[in-house]
Amino acid sequence: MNIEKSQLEKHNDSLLTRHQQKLNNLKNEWQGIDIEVVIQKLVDFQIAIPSWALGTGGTRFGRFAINGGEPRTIEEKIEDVGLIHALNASSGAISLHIPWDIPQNPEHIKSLAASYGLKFDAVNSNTFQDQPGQPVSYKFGSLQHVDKSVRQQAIDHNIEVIKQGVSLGSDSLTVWLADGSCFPGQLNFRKAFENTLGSLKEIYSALPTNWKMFVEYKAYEPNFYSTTVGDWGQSLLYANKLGEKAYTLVDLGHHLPNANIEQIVSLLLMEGKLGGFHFNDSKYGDDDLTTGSIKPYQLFLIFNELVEGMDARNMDHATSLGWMIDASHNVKDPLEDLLQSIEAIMIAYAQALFVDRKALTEAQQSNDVVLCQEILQHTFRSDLRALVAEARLRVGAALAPLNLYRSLNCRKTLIGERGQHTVATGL
Ligand code: PSV
Ligand code: MN
Repeated sequence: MNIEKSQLEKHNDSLLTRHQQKLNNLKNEWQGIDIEVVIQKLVDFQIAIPSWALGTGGTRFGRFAINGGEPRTIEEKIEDVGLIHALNASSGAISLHIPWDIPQNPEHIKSLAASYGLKFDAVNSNTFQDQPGQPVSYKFGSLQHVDKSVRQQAIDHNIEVIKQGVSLGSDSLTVWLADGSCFPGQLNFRKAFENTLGSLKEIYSALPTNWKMFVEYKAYEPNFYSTTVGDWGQSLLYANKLGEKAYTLVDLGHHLPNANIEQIVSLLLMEGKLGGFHFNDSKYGDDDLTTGSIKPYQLFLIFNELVEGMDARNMDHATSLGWMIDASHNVKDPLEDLLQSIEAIMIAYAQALFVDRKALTEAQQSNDVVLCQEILQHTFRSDLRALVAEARLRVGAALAPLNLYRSLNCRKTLIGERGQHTVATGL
């Protein structure tokens, strides 16, 4: 379904007076800040939507495709991201997972995406599931496997994914491996690392010059004793050994409980090795919940380090890193969930841009611990939603995307177009 310009305008007109009041209050309160600069940064900041988050997610206990109208094809997935992007103007890219998505006709797919203002973000390989008819199994790993023929199959798949990405205009490959072990003694850790590195080297050498490779780490699941790319240290080891096109990718749900993710982010940026980001939220493990739904202060602290670290290296906030959501679950309309995640990300980013860096540095230098906390929490506790809404308004998107999605009955329309019992590919 498409949203008409007139529907957006009608919606925005109905909210405009109240919005302007809030924005003026904000401008009065924050006179020392160049609001226009912040708004432009918010306009520029785009977060890619993963193709596998557009259908209802499942757990290992089941999947309840309650919403209906799920996208059945890549075309329909692109349509859904186009819908989100029309509402919030912050979701200008889609990330494909191959072979959950198989772009048969890249030119057609590319021009369809372009018609919605979308680009192709990182392409993702999948060597964590066996595909029908594949010669050898990934039961005991893929790039780490003791058998060269299994490693070769996984290498070939990754190279094929790069080729698909090239045809779509993507410029990065995300490699996430389920490789690891479930029981002590099952693996020789060093050999598993060396095999994985050797395989990654072959994939790396197939990268086009302008491409990046993101090595995503995860502490556990589906392996529960060891994971061969288990934490940021291991990912960084691979990235450093591979070369300048290889980076670490941080997925917020992939740490052991209470990990200090903001510190990890800061040090990876310092090393010039932070490449990409998967946003989600969690209470316990890789829960893949809506970004900002559980730990919004942590999200803000992460953005605080991202902004500080990127500025220290003169990096462009919008383009230097790959920003993506990686969440999917059972109980919400996936499109509403994605709108909520994007809103939370934009708010945290705006708050980080508002931090008084000079005052914070001075307070840090004089060990004024109380003041450091006050400075951070002053912006975290400030309501900057009107600013995020203003950024959307400036580029013709909706002041309140979720409200408009609901008032236009978007899900009902999608069910009408696609049917009640459609199921998207993915987990
Ligand atoms: C693994 O848990 C992961 O975070 C990787 O990014 C995968 O590509 C994705 O989830 C699959 O859902
Ligand atoms: Mn991920």
